[in-house]
Amino acid sequence: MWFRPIFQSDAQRRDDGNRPVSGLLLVQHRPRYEGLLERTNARKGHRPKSSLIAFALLLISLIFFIKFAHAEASPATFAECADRLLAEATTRGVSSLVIDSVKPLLREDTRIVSLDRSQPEFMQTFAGYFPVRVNNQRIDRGRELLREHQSLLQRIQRETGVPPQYLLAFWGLETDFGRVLGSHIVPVALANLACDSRRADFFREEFIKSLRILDRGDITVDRMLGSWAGAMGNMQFMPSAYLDHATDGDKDGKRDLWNSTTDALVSAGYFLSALGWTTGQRWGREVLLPSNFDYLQTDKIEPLSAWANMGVRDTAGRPLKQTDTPARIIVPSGHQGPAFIAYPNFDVIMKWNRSEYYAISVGRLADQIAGGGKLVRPIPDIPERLPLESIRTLQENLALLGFEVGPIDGLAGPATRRAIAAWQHARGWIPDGFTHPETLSALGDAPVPSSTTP
Ligand SMILES: [Ca+2]
Repeated sequence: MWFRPIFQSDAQRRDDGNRPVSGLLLVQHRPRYEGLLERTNARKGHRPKSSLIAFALLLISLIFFIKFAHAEASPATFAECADRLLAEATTRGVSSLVIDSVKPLLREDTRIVSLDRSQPEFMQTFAGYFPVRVNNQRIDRGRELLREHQSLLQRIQRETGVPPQYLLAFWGLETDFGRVLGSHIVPVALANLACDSRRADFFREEFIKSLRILDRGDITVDRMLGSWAGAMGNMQFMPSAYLDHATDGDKDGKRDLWNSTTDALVSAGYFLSALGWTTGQRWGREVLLPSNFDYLQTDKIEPLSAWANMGVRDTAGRPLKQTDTPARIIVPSGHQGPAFIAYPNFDVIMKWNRSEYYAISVGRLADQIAGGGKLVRPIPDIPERLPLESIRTLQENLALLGFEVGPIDGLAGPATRRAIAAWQHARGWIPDGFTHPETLSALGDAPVPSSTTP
């Protein structure tokens, strides 16, 4: 919580700055306020009847207003909403047997909605994200499981084109190889989210789909456990992904992604295949960039040969292949950290989970499970978390200076990265678009005067 004191002192400074204005407003209002008090005192004891009636009417309308506003503000109760969800499920063909088994379990759980609504205070950096997910313990366990499930994994590769190490990497990242499956009853979690206004439509569909899964007899509701957001089983499939891609790999008649490792791994293979996995291609790899590399080119998709011609090499120092594979360069910790080249399968991983950090972690964990070594360029010693308030200030400042930052949301997404890179470039800094400490102290601490526009 190291950012709190800084944030509070900033807010304090703003309050101090406003004080003369507030004081001025108070001075302007005081005579009128005092005048009203004087008049009321003067008329005490002989208030005209009409003003008494007016007062009573005002009071009554105020009470009605409060009551009405309250009724307007409070949505239907959870029980009413749950009944509506079940009625819709019945209309859409879910059996009464499943409805009856789910209905007594549907209770309001305010923790679930507050988890969905809780706003993060920090943005995790790659330095904070990566080592927690790709570490020796996970690599070792992955290698053990690679040996243990060798023939199954080879069979899945033949059927779906997805190599063993990737299936294990997803499994490792999603549930630590089945160790943490989640403890929420999925239809209950989804009903709570569907009865909240934030993403009601999405979660209503997932709720009804979770009941369809129950209707197929793959699992009973008490064993249908998952995350608070409704992701289920070893591979954390949402019900929609389950209905479309879950596969009965062990041919026991049930598609059980919770208890059958075979079903879980086979299903992940078919899911990745459906997302567009390119057989015979890697996710990408760590690369070495030449010292004169133009960082404004990152995020552009170019043939591998174009990157090779710009001097990008593999970690052994060899030039990249002269092929037309589309690829882009990613530097998640800036120019001082490791650089990666990402191929089309990287985007397939991002269809599973829209996060570059996640996709790099899946790729790297897969490589190391398959025997690859550590990163050649280590992640620099930079903060593991950044306060969202700083990023927001940085975005506001970039917008003030005329750079296109996209939405001012405290999250340094691609548009913000490009804006940072353009700002860095205008200052003669290496334009890697990264929130370096120097960049943050120049843009993220306080509003900048717009006269410093480059
Ligand atoms: Ca099965």
